[in-house]
Amino acid sequence: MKAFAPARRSLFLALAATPVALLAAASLDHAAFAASNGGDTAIAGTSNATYRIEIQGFAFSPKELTVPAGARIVWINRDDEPHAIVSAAGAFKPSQALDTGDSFSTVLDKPGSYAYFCGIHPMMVGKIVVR
Ligand SMILES: [Cu+2]
Repeated sequence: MKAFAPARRSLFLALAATPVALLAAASLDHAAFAASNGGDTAIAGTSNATYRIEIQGFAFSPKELTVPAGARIVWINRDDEPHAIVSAAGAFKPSQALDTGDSFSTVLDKPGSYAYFCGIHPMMVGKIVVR
């Protein structure tokens, strides 16, 4: 991108930004839909499903999530602030601080209730129920 003169680069970005942003949003929606359904090949109740939790506006979404045993949970930070995932009971290893766009995942094999919070902003809490 350094090859562009400033004025030309601005024009390029202005022309490119809108369709790229729309395309990215559409792809994200599809990915979130596929993840929430365990992907194309996974069947609900099997152990290989992946579930996504978005971190946005200093909150986990969904705040509470029920998954089958063996599910992979993926947190993705959509905020400009860093966040970290910490199990309240130490059920899984805490994440590093997640920058914007970073993700962290863990697999929960045993049925139970898993409370977690943000290690940087402890008032941010969430819960995963494994059945
Ligand atoms: Cu946080």
